[in-house]
Amino acid sequence: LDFEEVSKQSILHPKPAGLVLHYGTAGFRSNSIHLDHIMFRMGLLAVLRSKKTKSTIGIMVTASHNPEEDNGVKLVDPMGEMLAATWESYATMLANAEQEELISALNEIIEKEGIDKSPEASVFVGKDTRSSSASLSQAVLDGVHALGGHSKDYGLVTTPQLHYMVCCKNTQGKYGDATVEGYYKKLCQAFTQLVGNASNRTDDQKHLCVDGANGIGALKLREMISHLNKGLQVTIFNDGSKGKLNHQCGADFVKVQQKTPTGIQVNPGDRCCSFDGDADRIVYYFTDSQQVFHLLDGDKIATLISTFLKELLIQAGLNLKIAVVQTAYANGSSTDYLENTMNVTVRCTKTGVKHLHHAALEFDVGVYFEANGHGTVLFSKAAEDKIQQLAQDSRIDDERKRAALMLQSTINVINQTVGDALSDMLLIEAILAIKGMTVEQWDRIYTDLPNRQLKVKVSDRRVIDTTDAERRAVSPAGLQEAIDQLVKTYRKARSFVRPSGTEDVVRVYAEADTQESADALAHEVSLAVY
Ligand code: NG1
Ligand code: ZN
Repeated sequence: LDFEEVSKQSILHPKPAGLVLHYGTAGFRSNSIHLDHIMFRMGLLAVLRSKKTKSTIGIMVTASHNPEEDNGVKLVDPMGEMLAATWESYATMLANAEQEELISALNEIIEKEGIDKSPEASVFVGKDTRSSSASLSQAVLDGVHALGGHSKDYGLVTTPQLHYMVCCKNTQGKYGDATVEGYYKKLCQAFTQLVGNASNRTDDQKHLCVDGANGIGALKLREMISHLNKGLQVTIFNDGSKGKLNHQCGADFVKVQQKTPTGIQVNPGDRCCSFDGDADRIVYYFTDSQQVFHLLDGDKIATLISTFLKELLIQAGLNLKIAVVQTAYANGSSTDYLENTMNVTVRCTKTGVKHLHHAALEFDVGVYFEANGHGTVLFSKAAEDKIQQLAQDSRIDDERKRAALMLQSTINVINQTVGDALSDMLLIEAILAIKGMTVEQWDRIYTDLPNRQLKVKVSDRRVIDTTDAERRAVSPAGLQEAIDQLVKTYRKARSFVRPSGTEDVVRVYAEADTQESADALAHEVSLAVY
């Protein structure tokens, strides 16, 4: 390892003295002007991680749903999963080392991890459409090369596409081809097979309005559509040609504001969905004939997908354990429906995809979704093998065969590495088509409890500590008691607070029997946070 080269190069990517940033829920995120040195150093770290795992590592330059001025970076581990937690603290240490401490910080990681310096390092890099992404991803590449690593620059890709590439590469192509083309082929072929099970779809049923958040998702959706042979008819709004990334649009805006994004012209009943800025989240919605907005968020998506999978498993006669993983933000009605009507196991984890992903791995079929629309389905190796075997079994009857083949296509349409707006969209569209279900019918599966999310700015959000999957505050003293008292004064109410891992705010969530009550409770709880 050529530390002299690293020292020389790092001067070109200087760290503003005194600046401290943390590897949070989704990597580093901040105004893009603070990130050049972070990018260079994450390039260095990825080389070490690659040597340690003897695998290809991914680096994605994006700040997802944050404003265009922000940017961020996250590392992708060998199977396409989020960076291992122990390495998050190395990332933070390396990011915050002053210029003259950089080499000793690298040495510390090498020693602690017992890294063998000889294996070749390989790093895949991707970026979103932010104006700062081009130079920041160049800084990543500079870091990779300074430490002698090999790189492959995928350029503009969605976050889930980069995760997919890393997984394909490290499984020697078993998961698919590590190319954008390979990604489209795999997903689109599976989609086409799935909708082959839907009878007589009309053009109306094939039509979907997509809000691309003025980001990478719009670009990649357009590419993907050409592989679908008109199996889906998409009108793309907010495709980046006019508006600003995530501004008054995108999945986060629609979920939090509970309204239609700007820049989209739709008629009552039209099926719509929104991606976020790096296309790893999706939410659906429609406006009814009374002009009332209806949101189908991650919870409704998880319900639709798990219902579909449970029915297929029964039809296939497969005894596999299915579970749904949620966070504290899941609407109470969804949890109630899943547990008491559908009788599936429900788990609640802390916020952040890595926690949900981890919990979902414990089941044969683990469906995980954050309420904000980030989620996917994980199939255990044993479950995949059983489904594969059954799909090839010539002795079973037609109904079982059909179910097994549909499960097989479902596995292929899903991006199991991480939540993926494009992949989730194809799966949802296929399920609605197969079930002959309208968006209104899907919405009526259960009725959301009215809810409200607020942000509170405090001087130090880290004084709030939580337990029980973030549903209860253990500090500061008295806060939880105050929340409990407030909740008691409303019907069907629930509320909790937690420090955000991506913004300098405390998040407040409340739900209750009416919107007025949910709003009032959220407001009262936010006053208790000050
Ligand atoms: P924070 O800022 O920690 O609440 C937000 C989302 C997470 C996750 C991350 C990463 C909410 C309430 N929180 O985290 O679910 O998606 O961003 O993007 O939506
Ligand atoms: Zn995102």
